[in-house]
Amino acid sequence: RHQILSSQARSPLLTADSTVFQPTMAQRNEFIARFEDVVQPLYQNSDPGLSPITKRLREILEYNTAGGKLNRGCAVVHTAQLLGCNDTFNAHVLGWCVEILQGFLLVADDIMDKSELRRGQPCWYKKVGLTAINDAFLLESTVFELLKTHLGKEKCYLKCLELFLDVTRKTEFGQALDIDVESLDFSAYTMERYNSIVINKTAYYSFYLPVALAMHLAGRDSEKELKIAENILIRIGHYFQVQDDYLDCYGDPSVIGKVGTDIQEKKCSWLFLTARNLVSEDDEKILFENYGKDDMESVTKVKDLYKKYEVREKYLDFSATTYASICEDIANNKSGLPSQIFQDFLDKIHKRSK
Ligand code: GPP
Ligand code: MG
Ligand code: MG
Ligand code: MG
Repeated sequence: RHQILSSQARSPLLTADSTVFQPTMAQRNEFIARFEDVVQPLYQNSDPGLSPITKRLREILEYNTAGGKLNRGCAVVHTAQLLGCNDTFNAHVLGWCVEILQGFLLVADDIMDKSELRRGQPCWYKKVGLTAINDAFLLESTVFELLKTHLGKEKCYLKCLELFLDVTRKTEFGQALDIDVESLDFSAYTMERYNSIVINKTAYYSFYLPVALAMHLAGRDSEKELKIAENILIRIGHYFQVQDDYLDCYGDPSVIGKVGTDIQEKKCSWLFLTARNLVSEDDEKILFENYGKDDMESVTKVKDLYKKYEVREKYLDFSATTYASICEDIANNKSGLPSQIFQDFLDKIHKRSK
């Protein structure tokens, strides 16, 4: 496992436009090295009747936490360090809790999105069928089990617990909006709806959660500082999901490790909204007729319209403007929190190709 993760984790450095910076590699290797110590207590089950499932839990955990970028988990550790926190082990526990939460969400998301591939390997439900639904629940409850086992007696325990519960609920609400497509006509697809979807389904758990956990662990968690962090991180998370929508159509599956389904699944995607705002009346008809159909001919027609209306170029403009604007927000941050927390997170995702 260690070897697989290490070699995959190295690959971002090979992409020409990646801005991944050096110290992250050391942090990432250390993060991976702590996995066993963090999850070990899960396998010491006192009820022998449950031992077959305890064994299986290891497989579920390993399959669904491997091969990812580990940005979220490493961000907990990195932020805790920047805030002067000495509790390195619990920073790693919280980091792995975020990665396991992500595993839970991805197992469930791939079922709902009818995806084939995740992190370069078949989606978990493609391997085990509908058992994957219960496995997703097991991953979710594992987060709370680890939290109690390792941090149950810590001062920050209740705050971390409430944060995980609150952020998970937000993610589920965002996902509910994201998958509610069948009954909708395209007039319901607005930028306001898009913003609600992506802030809830992605930004909170991917960006606010890791930093807020580190702030709680470090005891640097005044209401005011949390709010300032939330505002900046939600902006970064929104930008990240626009990138995800772009990669769904234009990413290289051998690099992103997944195959896009947004067009077939009729997703309220940034690319669709951008195209819809530009097309002529005739082309709007073609777009509406073909968007949300699960056949390659329809998908190609939609992609041809994206090309005709230069949606890729619009994304590149959006990306440059958004990056500059978030950098300005970060530079103006008056929270007393080191700006590096936010800048490092932003630079890790800017111009990403995976
Ligand atoms: C990413 O959306 C959002 C999630 C993974 C949250 C899922 C939430 C649940 C409550 C299950 P996406 O479908 O665009 O991600 P990807 O492109 O990686 O499939
Ligand atoms: Mg989805
Ligand atoms: Mg998906
Ligand atoms: Mg996506």
